[in-house]
Amino acid sequence: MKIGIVCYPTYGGSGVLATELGNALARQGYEIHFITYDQPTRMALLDQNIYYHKVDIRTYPLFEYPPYELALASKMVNVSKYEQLDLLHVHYAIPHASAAYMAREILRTQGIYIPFVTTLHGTDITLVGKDESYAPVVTFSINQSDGVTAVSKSLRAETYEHFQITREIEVIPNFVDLTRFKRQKKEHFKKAICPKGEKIVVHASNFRKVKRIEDVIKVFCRLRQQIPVKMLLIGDGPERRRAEQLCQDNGLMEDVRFLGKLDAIEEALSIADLFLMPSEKESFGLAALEAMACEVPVISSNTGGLPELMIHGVTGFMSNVGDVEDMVKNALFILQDDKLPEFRANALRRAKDFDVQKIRPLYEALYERVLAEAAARNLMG
Ligand code: GMT
Repeated sequence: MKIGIVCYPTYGGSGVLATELGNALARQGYEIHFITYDQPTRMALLDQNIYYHKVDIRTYPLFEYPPYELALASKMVNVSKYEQLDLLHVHYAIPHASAAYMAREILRTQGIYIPFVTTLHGTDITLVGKDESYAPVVTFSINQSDGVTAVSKSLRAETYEHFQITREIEVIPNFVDLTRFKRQKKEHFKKAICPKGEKIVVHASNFRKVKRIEDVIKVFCRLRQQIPVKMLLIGDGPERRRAEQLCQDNGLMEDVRFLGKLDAIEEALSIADLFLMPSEKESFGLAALEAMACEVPVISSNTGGLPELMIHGVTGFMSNVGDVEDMVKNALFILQDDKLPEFRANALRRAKDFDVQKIRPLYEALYERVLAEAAARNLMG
């Protein structure tokens, strides 16, 4: 089967998930065509089944905003025809689902039917999509998709609550590749960061407001008053500068490292003792799952889909959004030497429920179903 995958190629969770799905499908023999404005960061460059098609965005003095959606739809039309794709899978509704709708309808006028599956990831529904400047188009393109998935029950419920959805949404959770995300021996690295055997807490995100980086720093600041501890901050984004400023203002820089965007994030996770995810909203929490796969327990908020991943008191703890005191109390509990090994083992055990080998087949079954339905409706020509 030949599949076109459309996603944001940056370090955000939706792009990471889409790329890992493409990689996993390619390993199964699917031919995968990524259609994006830049090379997806985790794309398996040298896999013989993986192809990359760059969306060309032309500027023109008249355009204050270059029409990306049109360039994307045109690219989808061209790639679908030239490569004879069977199906398009778009990740993050805005603007990928409406571009896919446009591409499908253009191709339909040429006697070709390429169904498209839309995966809803989070803020495309919970934050941006709900906004009235996008909601009518988001609603329409979800309803027009040939298949729709959401990454958690919570996200599915929010989608039904906020949009006039007339079709079924299937929940397919995030997954992790356990052959890559596993605890590695990194004694040298650990010694370099923690010469006196300090504990290490980690946060990884794209540093947007919704991640509540301020809470990450507050938790760390209080922990540091009570135990020897260091913090690694992975990723980059609009809040990174402010986070740095906060660390400076609180005299924390000696014990904090901003690592920026990391390709081998599993190496940093391998020396971590605790992962912090105090997000305002989190439809699943892929970064927490990847940490758990590396045997790192998690302190998180109890928002969105996190309760579908976390087991409170077992894989870590969840607190109300903004309840820094509770997060500190729970973190101190986990970081005790006699407690940590059990939390580590539990985190890994839970991560195994989301092994890519278990979740990938759910997407494959959906593709088969979507293609069979289109064929049954005589749409395929
Ligand atoms: O919705 C977003 O913020 C975008 C997306 C991203 O690209 O960062 O993240 C979401 O998708 C991930 C993969 O499905 C989920 O694990 C994240 O929880 C989710 N982020 C939010 O809901 C904030």
